[in-house]
Amino acid sequence: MKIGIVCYPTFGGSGVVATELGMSLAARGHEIHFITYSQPVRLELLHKNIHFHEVFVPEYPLFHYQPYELALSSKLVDMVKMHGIELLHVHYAIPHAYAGYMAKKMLEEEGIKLPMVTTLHGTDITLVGNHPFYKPAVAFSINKSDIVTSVSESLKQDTYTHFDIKQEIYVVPNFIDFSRHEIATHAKGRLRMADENERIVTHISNFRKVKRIPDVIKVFYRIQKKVPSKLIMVGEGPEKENAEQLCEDLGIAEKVLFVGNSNEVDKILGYSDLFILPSETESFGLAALEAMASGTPVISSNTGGIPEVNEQGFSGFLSDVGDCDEMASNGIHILENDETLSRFKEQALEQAGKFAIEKIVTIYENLYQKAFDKVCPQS
Ligand code: GMT
Repeated sequence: MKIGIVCYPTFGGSGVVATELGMSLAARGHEIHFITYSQPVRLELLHKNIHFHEVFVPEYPLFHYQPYELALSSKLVDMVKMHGIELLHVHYAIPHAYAGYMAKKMLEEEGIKLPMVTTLHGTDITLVGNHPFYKPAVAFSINKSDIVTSVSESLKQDTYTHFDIKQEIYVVPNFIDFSRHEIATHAKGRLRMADENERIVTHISNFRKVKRIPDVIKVFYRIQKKVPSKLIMVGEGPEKENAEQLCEDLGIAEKVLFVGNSNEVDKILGYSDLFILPSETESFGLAALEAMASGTPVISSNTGGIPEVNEQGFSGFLSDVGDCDEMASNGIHILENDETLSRFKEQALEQAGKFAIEKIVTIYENLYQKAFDKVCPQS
């Protein structure tokens, strides 16, 4: 099938999921067209079935806000006509489902039918999309999609709670492509990050408020008092500066490494002994799954879709949002003893195995067929 994928090209989970899915579909023989404003960060373009089309928004002084949705929907129309794209898969409702629907209607005028699958990722529903300024447009574009998927059962329920949705929502969890996921454990690289006797604790996110970055630091502060360790903070975002200050204030600045956005996430996770994800809300928690896929146990909050990913007492532990004491004592329990740590590492890897990409891509392929049959029943 010729599939157009629309996503955010940045380090966020929705873009990563869309990119990895596209690459896997291409490996299965589908022709994949990524349509977005810059090349997705994890996209490996060197494949005959992978194409990237940049959406360019010309700056025009009359516009206070440059109209990305307009440029995207026009680009979608052009690309569908030029490449014979048969189906659109949009990741993140705002504004992708909205622009996708406009493209669909424009193409309809020319006798071209374009099925559209929309995947909801979380913040498009629970945070941004729920704002009264966006809500009617988000509900409209979800209801107008031919197939709607969400990345967890929890997000599906949130969507029904927050919006008036008449559509069936299919839960298709996020996944790990183990063939691409490098498990790096060699001691040499590890020693560049920490001393031999130290454990490595990691956090990866976009450092927004919802990630509760101060909790990461507070949990680590308690852990390092009991277990010699270093904290590696991966990512960039608005809370980073405060986090650096908090480390100074707590006197642990030399034990915390802020490494910014990284293309070596697999390596960092491979060296890690513990991953901390204390988020306020999280539809899935892809970063936690990626950690587990590297054999890194997870200390997380028990919010949203995280309990569908991190299994209590097996791949790690879950606590109420903000319960830094419990998170720290669970972390210490895992890290204190070599045997416990290696048991949790094995279990984390085993848990991640439940999310292997192969099964999930097949689910998406079946849903594409369903959308196609719905929109083009006679072909
Ligand atoms: O977490 C973020 O702030 C980024 C956001 C995104 O759209 O990339 O992540 C959301 O989608 C990810 C991929 O499906 C999920 O793993 C994250 O849990 C979800 N974030 C939230 O719900 C806060």
